[in-house]
Amino acid sequence: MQECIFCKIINREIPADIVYEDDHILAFKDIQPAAPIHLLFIPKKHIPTFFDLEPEDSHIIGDLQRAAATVAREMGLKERGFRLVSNCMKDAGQLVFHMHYHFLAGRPLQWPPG
Ligand code: D5M
Repeated sequence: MQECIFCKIINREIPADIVYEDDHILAFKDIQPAAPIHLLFIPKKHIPTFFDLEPEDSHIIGDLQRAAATVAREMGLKERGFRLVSNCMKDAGQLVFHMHYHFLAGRPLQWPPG
């Protein structure tokens, strides 16, 4: 866990452009943006993947999704919307093993993703 880059961002050991924080969730700008607006929403608890979710973590996902809607409203995205997507494990392209949701907005997004 000590080596987890997202835990280091939570602990302010490395910098990030933070846009939202509450007791359980942090959101910051993705360092490699794939859209005009590309944020990452993460639980403060170190949960590597969906497969590591415990029953007591269930509220975190709901909190995270509501946090995304709050930020979207603040950013004026209520009409155009946003995409919230999470990569789980190798085939999905997960690179950072601290669960996170990509928040993508600011342009029409393709579907399905590649
Ligand atoms: O996505 C991992 C994402 O994490 C990827 O879009 C880059 C981003 N990333 C990695 N390091 C940082 C830092 N330090 N700040 C901001 N964003 C970062 P995945 O779904 O695991 O492929």
